[in-house]
Amino acid sequence: MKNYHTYNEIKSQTQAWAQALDIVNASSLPEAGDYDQVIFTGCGSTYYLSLSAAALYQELTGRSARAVPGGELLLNSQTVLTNQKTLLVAISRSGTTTETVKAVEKFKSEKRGDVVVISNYDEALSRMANVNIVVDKGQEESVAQTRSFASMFVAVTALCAKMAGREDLVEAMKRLPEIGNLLIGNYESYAKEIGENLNFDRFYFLGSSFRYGLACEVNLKMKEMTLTHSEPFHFLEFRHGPMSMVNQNAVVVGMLSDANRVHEAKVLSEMKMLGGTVSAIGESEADVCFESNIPESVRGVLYLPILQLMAFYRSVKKGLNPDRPANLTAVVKLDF
Ligand code: F1P
Repeated sequence: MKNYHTYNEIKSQTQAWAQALDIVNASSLPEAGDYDQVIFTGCGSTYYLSLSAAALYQELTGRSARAVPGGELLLNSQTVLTNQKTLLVAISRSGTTTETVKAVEKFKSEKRGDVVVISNYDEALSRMANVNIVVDKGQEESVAQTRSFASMFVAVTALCAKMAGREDLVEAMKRLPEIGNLLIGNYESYAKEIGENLNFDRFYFLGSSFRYGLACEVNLKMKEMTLTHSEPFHFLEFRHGPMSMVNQNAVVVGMLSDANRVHEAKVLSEMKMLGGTVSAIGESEADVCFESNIPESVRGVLYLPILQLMAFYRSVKKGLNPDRPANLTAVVKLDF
């Protein structure tokens, strides 16, 4: 497996988590109270990261936050921006994706507010930043984001905690790399077992609150690396139609919270009754247990490694190349 960049990038990602935390801790961040709203933006994986970030920012600061794709902020900014003082957090692995770069250029030319950039490369996007956060240990060869995404997610989680004045949460995050390494060591074989079972032909990823953006991301990994039908849903939404797809060839991954576990676990038990294979991930009493004792709001990155490995092992079992997903390039460049 070590022949694949993707495998090495997934297995080494906790080093990038640690760097992300150090860099954010050393950064002087904007004051949450200076802005009427915060917009998070990115494309593909980094839009999904923005979805998580907006939910987490609002939960921790109590202030309004929203996520939009870079292309929407660029082409339909009238549906996103108002005359309120806005902080724009632009997230991009490459720092060169056309929609994201052009959207930030437009935001700044219209003097809409300040810009924080979170990236793995110090490129065009970073040159427009009022606050520039670059996690270079998150850089990777593979097209599908794994280590990069996780490093930027740790950075944005720490940013939200710090802007909320929650130094206690930032302190608790220091144990994430150690817990992440234990998790990978304890559950890689589990990820391999499910990933290599080609009787499964459809995957559903259920996550609520800031976990919905993470569900969208791991869903994209499954699509990009394995060309399998898969979809993300908020937990309770799955009953409202999509569960019609559940049968003995389906895997339903539940990214369990502590706060709403009772409701979420009930959805999973119903899917098991329909013949689906359930894979529950959470702090305890699950198929994959973090056992972290890290506060729920800042341990979200722990959902990623095992699900990234599940997609990786399925890709290799199907005879595909996880490093080079079909039809994709590492960065989308457009003529605008
Ligand atoms: C964004 C992106 C990824 C996608 C693929 C191509 O790149 O669209 O989200 O999964 O890897 O690039 P970036 O702006 O985060 O560099």
